[in-house]
Amino acid sequence: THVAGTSTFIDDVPPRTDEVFLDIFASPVAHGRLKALHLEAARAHPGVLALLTAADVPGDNHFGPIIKDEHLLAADEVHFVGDPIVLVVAATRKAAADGRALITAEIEPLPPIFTIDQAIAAKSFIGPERVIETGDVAGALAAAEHHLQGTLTMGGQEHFYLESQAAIAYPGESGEMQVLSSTQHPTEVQSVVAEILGVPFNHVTVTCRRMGGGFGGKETQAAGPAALAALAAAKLRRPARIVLDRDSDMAMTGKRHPFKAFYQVGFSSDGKITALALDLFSDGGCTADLSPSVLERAMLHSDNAYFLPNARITGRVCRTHLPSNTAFRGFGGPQGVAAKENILEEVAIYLQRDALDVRAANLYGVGERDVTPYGQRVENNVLPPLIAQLRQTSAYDRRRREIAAFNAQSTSHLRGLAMTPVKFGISFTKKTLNQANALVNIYTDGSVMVTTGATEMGQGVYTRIRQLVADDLGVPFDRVRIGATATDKNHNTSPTAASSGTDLNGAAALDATGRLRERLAAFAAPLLNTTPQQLRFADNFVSQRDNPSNRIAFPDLVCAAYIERINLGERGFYIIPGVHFDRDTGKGHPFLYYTNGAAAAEVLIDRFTGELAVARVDLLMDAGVPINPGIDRGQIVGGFVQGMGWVTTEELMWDATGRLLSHSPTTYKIPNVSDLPEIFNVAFFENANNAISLKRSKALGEPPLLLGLSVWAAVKNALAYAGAGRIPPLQLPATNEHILMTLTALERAAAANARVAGAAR
Ligand code: MTE
Ligand code: QUE
Ligand code: MOS
Repeated sequence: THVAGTSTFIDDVPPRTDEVFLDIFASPVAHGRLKALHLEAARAHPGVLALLTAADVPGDNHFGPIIKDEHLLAADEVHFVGDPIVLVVAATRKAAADGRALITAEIEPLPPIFTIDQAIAAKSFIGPERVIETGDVAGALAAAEHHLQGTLTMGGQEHFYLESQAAIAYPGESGEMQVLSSTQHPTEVQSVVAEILGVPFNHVTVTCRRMGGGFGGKETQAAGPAALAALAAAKLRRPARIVLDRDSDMAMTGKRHPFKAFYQVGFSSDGKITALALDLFSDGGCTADLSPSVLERAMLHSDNAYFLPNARITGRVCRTHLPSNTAFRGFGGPQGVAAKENILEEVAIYLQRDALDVRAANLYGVGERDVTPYGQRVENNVLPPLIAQLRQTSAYDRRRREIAAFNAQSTSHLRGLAMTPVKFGISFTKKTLNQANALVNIYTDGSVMVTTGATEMGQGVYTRIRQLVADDLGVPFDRVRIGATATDKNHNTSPTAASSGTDLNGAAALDATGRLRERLAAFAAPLLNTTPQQLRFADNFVSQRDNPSNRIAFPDLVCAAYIERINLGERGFYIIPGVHFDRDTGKGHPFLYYTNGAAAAEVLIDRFTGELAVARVDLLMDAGVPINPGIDRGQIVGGFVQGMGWVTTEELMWDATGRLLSHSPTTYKIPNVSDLPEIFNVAFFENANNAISLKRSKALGEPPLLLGLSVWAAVKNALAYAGAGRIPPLQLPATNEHILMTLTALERAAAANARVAGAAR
């Protein structure tokens, strides 16, 4: 439907004749106290139907997934430029926008905080410091042969989903509210809408047919716009639509968390890390949102794929006066891994050794050196053979020699090469969320309708679940349909997140089809003069295994079963078994399994301009046994490129007042087709050993994004050739501008050294 152009998104739903449009008057001040609002001009504007403020919220104006510290509409304090204050309700989009432009507010400014450094200095934090610790770090640091210390700053990232945040609310009878929302988390939208309206959850139904992309940005932050639409719909008793324009969406919604990492590392001459002290600070923005969970996942991934005998990892969320940062593909994992991969790159430069040798020396072992700092044993570890294979197929060692020779003679360009692995933990670290339910209905013509809590955002979860159900019932793929995700069909759902959409909801659907098959087999066995155990569901028939011509067509069986009053619907339920994590001790078994992969990236840098080109990428992914290799490939390529964007060209810029400058496609640079690696080899690592997961498949919605870090590591490697042993102080993202500045700093330092050496002679 995407390719044919027949997929419908929120704003493709034709407006009802009585529908109203919404716009938001938002704070122009990052931090301040609301003193007065001037609404008269807007109220008098033709087409403006209502101006709603916090005082108009019938229920609780506050919400939030972990801490209820967000307001729907600001009542006294404003917390960022873009904080909603007045909801403008109008007969047309234009009248809403014109009305908004006529509103003014008097806001007494309060001192704002815009950076992690400022927040640390002001002790402006959200939640407590978190610690994960193993071994004796102080002792191991003191005893280490070599030491390095440093800091790495990492920028945020705009989600840039193609469909912006959008919702339509339809008021129903007796206080009911129907909401269409572009959301990864219909249940979250349902509960926020209900609490804003002050009605029980069962009065609110939220439906999501699909999203034009989510990437984590619609996990919690679809709730605000949906609640605004519901508020207007409840007040005016008319359907209400809100669709953020691109610039407003970019300016008002949260992004990937910027991080700052402080580290001290001890290591031996053979490159083995013996001690790591790592302090992670994230920029949570103005409210908690999912920041504590994002920080936790960052901490749980700061080992990446490497054994740490002694480690102390601390984490803290900083509160700033910027939009509240939120989930973004990887959910903190990329920041934790970036901190670790940067350290490995630096250890290699310090020891003048190849970084891949240093990485290989530190990998988790098989049967030894295999326990993470949080106490989970790394089982089925495929990384040592996977990396060895990629080292061969990417011709890493030959290209390393070529690059060294090239860099020794070229005065115009630098080349760099790096291979980074990923080991991404699959499961929500919040145990409760590791559950799902499904509803499977078989109609009398033998066609099947399935709904689950999974939302489709382009990642292919509907297709995968369709395949699983079709295969399990032995019916053709096109006999199965997935219904729009809705809270009245599937209740108390988890967000489609943590890459576990198929793992959870696919398993719940199979729980239901398993029971349907059992019931149908029991009914069919006497008809076919055999036993239920002898029956096989395949090719739209139910047949006897050792006598396949003894069979009945699935639609005929279903029809006969209906006549005999056999129940042809089932609910399924699934929980991920065995996962737990104790936040206070920092220990547990938070992940069912790990998804692994590695990428080798080669980059070319223009020494005069800093311009970066990615010459070649070889990527090898352990997807277990893919449910749909085509979809998996799409996720791998898309995730990698999105990760590459984060570490190279995507840079968020705010002015001194906290206003986002990079608020449009012209000022914020995501990768496009011409930025793809010139050579891009993507392969699957054959691995059927993941017996614990759904059909031996592995979740891979997020993990490939972390492989984009290979491009960043390759830039650091390239710059190291220009640094004559110095460690390039490369931050993330490595934009062309930043690469040029780093290169210039290295060249100046080298020149100064040469002068000193010359003077000494
Ligand atoms: N792929 C597309 N095309 N669009 C998206 O929005 N979101 C990613 C990933 N792949 C996303 C995507 C994120 S953040 C997650 S958590 C997973 O898809 C969620 O889906 P899954 O659990 O079904 O893989
Ligand atoms: C990975 C994730 C999520 C997560 C933990 C992960 C996620 C998410 C939450 C979460 C945590 C606490 C809550 C809540 C949600 O945790 O997406 O409602 O109260 O939403 O390891 O992707
Ligand atoms: Mo994905 S960040 O877990 O929505």
